[in-house]
Amino acid sequence: FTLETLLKKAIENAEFELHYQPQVDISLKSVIGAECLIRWNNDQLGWVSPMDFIPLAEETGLIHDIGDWVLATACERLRHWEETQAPFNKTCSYLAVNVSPRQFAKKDFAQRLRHIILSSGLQDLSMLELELTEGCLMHHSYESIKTLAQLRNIGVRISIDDFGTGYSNLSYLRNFPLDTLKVDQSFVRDCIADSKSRAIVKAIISMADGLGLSTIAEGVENHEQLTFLQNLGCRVFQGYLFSKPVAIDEFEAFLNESI
Ligand code: G
Ligand code: G
Ligand code: MN
Ligand code: NA
Repeated sequence: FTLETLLKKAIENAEFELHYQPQVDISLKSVIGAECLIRWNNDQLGWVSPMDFIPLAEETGLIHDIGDWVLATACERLRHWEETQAPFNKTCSYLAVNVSPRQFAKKDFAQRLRHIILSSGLQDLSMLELELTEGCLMHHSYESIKTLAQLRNIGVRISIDDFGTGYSNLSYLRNFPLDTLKVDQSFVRDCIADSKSRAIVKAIISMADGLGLSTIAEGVENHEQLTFLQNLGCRVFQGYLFSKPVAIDEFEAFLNESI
């Protein structure tokens, strides 16, 4: 079997799982949401990293079905929270899902999303956040502007993932309605040792502030980084310092612990 044949069967064989990485608001000392990250467990291959199969899924077009599965799974979980008044720490109010540029560029992306949300029964659509990359918004085409407007109409939140590492120019920040910039983890990793990374992080946070966008710092691994970023005005953090991505039970248990 090639990787592609195995990947094709992974959805019907229920081989995918979502893991959840908490996003922590440091002033509330509380988890306010989580990023969903896909995991693939195959009988023959064992655990396969998304770094190894997402690019293949993009090349082969399987990303559309896989992406729908991820969105549906996140919406079902949110609907469950809505129904049961969970999660139990009161501040946790959204899940963020990664959307690949191939998915975003498909003409019926917003339509598919609408359908998935309707099927899930989810009512409060601001509980769902889409993480787009700069690659999604690179071309400023009529189609991408239209898709973004449709997403806005649906009412989901939109963040830009890996901000500062893409190929786009910045003018989309003026034209597109967004909520959050996620400072790429490479800048966070180097912000203590490298003055240039420090300068970039400062610029991103101050620009987001001026644009009325919130920031999330990703890949925070130690208190030095946390303190530095906090002093720049960043409030929301994601990284191994708090938790790695974990299975749903572990995530919901984490919500009840204090930070
Ligand atoms: O957890 P990490 O190894 O989880 O993820 C590796 C890469 O795979 C990251 O760039 C991440 O954005 C990407 N990734 C993880 N889950 C998904 C997903 O559901 N969809 C897409 N398109 N990318 C994902
Ligand atoms: O591209 P994206 O930002 O979606 O990818 C998130 C990736 O970063 C996932 O692979 C996730 O497991 C990983 N990650 C999350 N927190 C940390 C961290 O603190 N340090 C490192 N090195 N990786 C992290
Ligand atoms: Mn992401
Ligand atoms: Na990122």
